[in-house]
Amino acid sequence: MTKKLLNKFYLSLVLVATTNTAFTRENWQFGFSESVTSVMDDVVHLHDKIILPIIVAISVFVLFLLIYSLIKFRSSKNPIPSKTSHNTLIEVLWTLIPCVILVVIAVPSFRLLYKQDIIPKSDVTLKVTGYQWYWGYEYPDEKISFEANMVETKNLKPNQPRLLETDNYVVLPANKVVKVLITANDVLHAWAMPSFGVNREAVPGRINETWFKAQKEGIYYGQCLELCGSKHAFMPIVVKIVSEKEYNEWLKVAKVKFAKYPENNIFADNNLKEKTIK
Ligand SMILES: [Cu+2]
Repeated sequence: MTKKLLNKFYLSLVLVATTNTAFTRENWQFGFSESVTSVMDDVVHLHDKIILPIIVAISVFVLFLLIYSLIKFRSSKNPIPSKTSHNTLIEVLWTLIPCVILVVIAVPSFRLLYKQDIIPKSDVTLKVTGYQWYWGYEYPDEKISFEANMVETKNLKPNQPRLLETDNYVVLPANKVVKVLITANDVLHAWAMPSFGVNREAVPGRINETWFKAQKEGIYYGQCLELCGSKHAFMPIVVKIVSEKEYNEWLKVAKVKFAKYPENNIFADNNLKEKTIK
């Protein structure tokens, strides 16, 4: 048993070493995916340094009270139970202390919420549309649009994660503010990228906004985070963060390669549409 566990541990170490540019979930992983944005840094800090210690302290305190009262007030020691039903001091305390705890959590929590909500001046805009069951992507300023479908397990290449790989990647530059416009074409979906600290509902008939600024190049994986039907688990997201130079090179290729879906590109001007259809 121990040997098996150790083998799994070594295997996961090897996996970490061989897939160092792909940020996906690992076997036996604890905690969040590696953070590459300042928003996700704050999410991790709020969870690990503020909420988790409070949860542990409350759980330990309640467990201590339970065990203490079970032992101290057991029937063999207290044959006649106390009939105390009110204690003003304790009642004030058990109302006030939880209020203080909630305020302590609320302050950094609201700060983070506004940080996610207020979009800084953006360098690149990406429009994301959720479909049953794949994602559509548009770069409105570049007049590019394409779709990303999951790669079936039997078609995976070595080192590609199962159920997370897509045929087309979203390619974006590192250290640039990316504004993401999110909508859906049929039912509710949600575009979620754990390493970026991004999770936004994709609502038909409505455009939600969010942003991220990835600080590290690499391939990042995400998934649809809203139960959207029978293939909800099979519409992953892959974002490849590259240098600005590589991004510009990709744009040149993408403008040719992905101009074949002009009917999906609501931003494409009509002249361009006609040209590409002919
Ligand atoms: Cu979905």
